[in-house]
Amino acid sequence: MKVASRSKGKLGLAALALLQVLLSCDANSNGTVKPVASEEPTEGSEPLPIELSFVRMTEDDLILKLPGETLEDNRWTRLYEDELGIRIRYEWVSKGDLYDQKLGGALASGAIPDVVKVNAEQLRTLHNEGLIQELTEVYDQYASPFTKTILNQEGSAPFQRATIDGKLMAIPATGSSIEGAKYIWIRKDWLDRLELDPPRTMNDLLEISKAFTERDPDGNGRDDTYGIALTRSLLAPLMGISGLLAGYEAYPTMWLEDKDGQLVYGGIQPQMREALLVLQRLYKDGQIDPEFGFKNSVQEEKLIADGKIGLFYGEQWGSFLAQASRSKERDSDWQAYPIVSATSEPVRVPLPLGTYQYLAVRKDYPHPEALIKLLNLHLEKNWGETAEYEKYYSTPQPVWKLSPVTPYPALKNLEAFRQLEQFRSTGDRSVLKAEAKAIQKYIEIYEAGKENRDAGWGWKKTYGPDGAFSILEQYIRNDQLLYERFLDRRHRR
Ligand SMILES: [Ca+2]
Repeated sequence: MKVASRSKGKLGLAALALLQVLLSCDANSNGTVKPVASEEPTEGSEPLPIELSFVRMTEDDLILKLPGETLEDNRWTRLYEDELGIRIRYEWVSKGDLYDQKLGGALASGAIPDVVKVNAEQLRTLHNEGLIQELTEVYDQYASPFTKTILNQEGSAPFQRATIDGKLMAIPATGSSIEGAKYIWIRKDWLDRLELDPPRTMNDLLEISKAFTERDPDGNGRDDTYGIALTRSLLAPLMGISGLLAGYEAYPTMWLEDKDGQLVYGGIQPQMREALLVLQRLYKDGQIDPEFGFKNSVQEEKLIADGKIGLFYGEQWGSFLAQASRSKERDSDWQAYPIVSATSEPVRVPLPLGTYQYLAVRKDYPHPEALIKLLNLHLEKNWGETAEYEKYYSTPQPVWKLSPVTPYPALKNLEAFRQLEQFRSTGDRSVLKAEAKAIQKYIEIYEAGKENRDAGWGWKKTYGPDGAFSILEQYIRNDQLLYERFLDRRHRR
């Protein structure tokens, strides 16, 4: 399972504004093509590999766990060189925050590598300054059918965003919108102890939050619990408020169609106010950790680990956060539930576009097709017919990160769940592909109740018969998913 890293910059301002409101309480080929390195090799000599340069962030923790491999010489770079005749080089490598600064400097000075990963705004700037080349034909000609199918799993929006004046100026690093679907993660053992039913409406949800605050859900006789977990990152994938806001038909950070078919920005619609007032009331009422506005997810997670909070909104991998409570209380139990509505209308589940980054190729670089070939091979070796998932994706170290490009099927986790469901109903293990097979292995460890059984607990809560993905299927069946709308010519913020 890949955890999406969201662009902090994108959400930062909106989140800050919300936080202020909330706190102001006074108010063709399959990719394995032959080397194409040199078109006219000199007689008697091996074709020389072509070189393709990138810049990237460090992966020190990962490299430490992989003896014999480095960022520039590892299983992926060797594969690209052996299979495609493409040698990967990094012009520079830098740590997290420094990377962004350094990239900003490189873009401003025009000193870009052969392929550079940028956001939509940076892409437009590079295009305006004539620093990058058009990829329309290169993509069309070199992307394998498999690559095209996968990169289209998100529909046309990612490619539309990478298209300027009718020209494809970059390959979208397509992310998964559907993974942004929210659920309510609740401590089931607390619901049971207080004899509460799972929420069906926003009123139920607010009752549960109040009861978890006031009715001693942990049974220790002390007033020491809160209703809902939040952090200073209000729109974060876990412990954020976007699932709650959706209950009031409020969708910050998203473009939507209004009743008249006009595109409107969700963050400034009147429904936002009602939702924020509810949050403000919860805060005043002591149902939210008074220090949440200063806490990051690691700090707030402590309250979950300590059994002080039993409810949060989050994505499908919320189980892996919830799991923290189980080291102190072996029997604490969590369950994902569908988000709920404050009105009589069924709730819509907002899915902002999951693509934030784009791979652009330097203007004068002579082999733009090399980028497409890397994408083909990366997808093929992880999810294609010749996949070697446990060598190239997860060992279980996340070795997919060693590649300079990391495309993945946006629907891969849902597909893994569907394979698991099929396996559960037929007993036919052969329907499980690599990723699903690994997940099933973890779930079986949990069910066998062995010493290390908790390794599989989170997987079961996400991928099990009643796991988060079963709710996603329900959202899909009921047509509740609300994808972000998009117009070709609109500038991304
Ligand atoms: Ca208590």
